[in-house]
Amino acid sequence: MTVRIDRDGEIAVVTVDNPPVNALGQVLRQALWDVVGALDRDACVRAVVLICAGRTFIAGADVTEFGSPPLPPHLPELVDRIEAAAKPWVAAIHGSALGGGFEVAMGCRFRVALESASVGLPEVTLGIVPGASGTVRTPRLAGVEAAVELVTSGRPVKAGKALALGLVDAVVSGNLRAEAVTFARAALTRPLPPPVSARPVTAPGADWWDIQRQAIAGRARGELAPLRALDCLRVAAERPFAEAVAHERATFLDLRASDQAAALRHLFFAERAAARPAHLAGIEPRPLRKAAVIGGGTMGAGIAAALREAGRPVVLIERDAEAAERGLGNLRAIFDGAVRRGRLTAAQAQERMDGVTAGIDDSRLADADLVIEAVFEDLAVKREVFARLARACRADAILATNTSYLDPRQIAEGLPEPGRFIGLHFFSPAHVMKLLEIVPIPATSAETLATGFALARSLGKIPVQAGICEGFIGNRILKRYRAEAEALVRRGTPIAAVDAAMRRYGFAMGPFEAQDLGGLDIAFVQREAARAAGKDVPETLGDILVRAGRKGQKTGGGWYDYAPGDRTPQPSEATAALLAGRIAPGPALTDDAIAARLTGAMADEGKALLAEGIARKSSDIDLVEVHGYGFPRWRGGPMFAAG
Ligand code: 3H9
Repeated sequence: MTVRIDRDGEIAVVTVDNPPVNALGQVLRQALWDVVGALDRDACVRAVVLICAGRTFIAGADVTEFGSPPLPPHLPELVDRIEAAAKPWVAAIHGSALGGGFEVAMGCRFRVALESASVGLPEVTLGIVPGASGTVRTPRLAGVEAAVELVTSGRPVKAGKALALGLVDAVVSGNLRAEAVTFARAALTRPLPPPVSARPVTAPGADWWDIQRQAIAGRARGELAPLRALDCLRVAAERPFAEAVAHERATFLDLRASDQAAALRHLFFAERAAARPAHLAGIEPRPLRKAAVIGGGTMGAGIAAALREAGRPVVLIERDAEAAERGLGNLRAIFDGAVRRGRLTAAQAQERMDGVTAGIDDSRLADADLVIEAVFEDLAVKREVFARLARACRADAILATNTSYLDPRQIAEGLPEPGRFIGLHFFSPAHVMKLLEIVPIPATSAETLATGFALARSLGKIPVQAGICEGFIGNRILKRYRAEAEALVRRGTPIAAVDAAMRRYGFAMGPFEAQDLGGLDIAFVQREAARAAGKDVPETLGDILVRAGRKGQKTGGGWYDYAPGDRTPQPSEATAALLAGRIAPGPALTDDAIAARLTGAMADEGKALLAEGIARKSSDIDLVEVHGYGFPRWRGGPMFAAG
């Protein structure tokens, strides 16, 4: 049953029950359509409370329907019908009222929200604009400024803020249904406010819109929906309601059929599928209460911060007291940064720090359920760490390495109970980056693997399982991408032209700028180690630069030159001179051709990873690139983009 009606005296309570998230599929739209008519005809009913069963209020349109033509009743008409109902409707919101869910709530005469609830219009994150009057009713409810922020960012707001903005009428705690019924009863004693569609809206001047457009275009980097949403909001502020709704609907239908929306839907479902892989269905993860991190450098501190964010007490182990202090300092710097950016209060930052103990004494590891090693990338050093962990930890504690390039099988060699060993490859900064590559060794138990995924979920990360090869999924593709970029330069494409083309494609930075920022020496050291171990690693252009002392921004130059204190890349004569002998003139390439070459190379490497069984699914590769390497989200990832 998708919708049921029961009564509390003269108040009808309509409960939507459409698991998992009460999405507005055709069946639910039809059921609500019929309910409005039935309650209008029922003389005993004076007001209606609309509430949802399960974990959330209506979370939006049913995204699975977006691949096919829309079926009636259409949502805009349903929202109008609720607004025009003979009795006032009160939306009772718990969980999230998102997209079409919030549009339905705006069709109601009142909105009451639990204090833990949020409301929002996340459509732009799916490459579309709200399609059932979200851009038209929101400015009438909360003003143009709030509407522009809500719609063009796609970020939901918590109930308290929603109340302050006028998006909801009351915030309650305790029993939502009872509170909403009480609210409805009280509302009947007063004159009703006008329906949202009939409320006035104050339109800002042209200059204001220009400023918004510039700011949004700067952030969007080729993404269409936020700017199209801004256009809708402007029409909504300047034109009559019906005209604005028609404009919004046309924009919605246009974008719904776009490549960008298809790409973003692909990621929407890939992200959700990644968290709960089918091959681990039914395998219970181990409970992880207490965690430890070995190594308090940038990576270790970032991992510890992520664990603290998820509420776990953390033990940080370093090799001496001074390093332990430095580790704590790194952690404090992370939380202080969060306070500066307004993400945490000073008290919350202190609470995060209070949950960390740092030291050198392995006996602190005795009750840890999970230990993550994040020490220097050196096989001997890591092996020694795991030998210590084998002595200090419980036999059932999960032991993880954060290696990015070493072979985890070699790290685990000789470890007793190797079923508990796993690779957990975080990306720097580990408390920010969403990607977690999960790398089991042949001995890793299914339970340990499932626990890795459960950990990722609890940290809000996107987990992707990777097999063992040099660089796993992400760094192996990165290597191929860089090699292809160098190949273009060798054939005469200017370094700056490659970077500009990739920025135009949607990356924040091109491959050479990114190397200058991160340091060319990191990959150089790995290549040198492989050469020392007898592997045949051809010389790269990057090697020539590093040997000449050009390691990137930190040395004042790499692929580019940098003026002191300025991060703007300047074409470098020194680089040109160093590489001159390796560059042959070639055909001039367009931006599109450059991007096609580089993203095509990524997709080819992805196909090889699939063929070798290193990656399990093509969508996993897309997730790795989008969440770990800055691939533009609205392109869907290299595999999706390659078709
Ligand atoms: C829209 O509304 C357009 C309108 O303006 C105009 C229309 C005309 N549809 O995220 P979870 C599935 S656009 C279909 O893990 P949580 C999801 O795939 C829409 N399915 O749960 C997963 O399935 P499975 C605007 C959906 O508790 C399951 O539900 N709305 C939808 O962590 C659980 O999902 C949004 O963009 C959907 N809309 O978080 C809201 N949503 O179990 C998107 C979820 O098979 N949803 N599923 O893997 C969310 O943000 C989160 O699901 C929510 C709950 C916060 C609600």
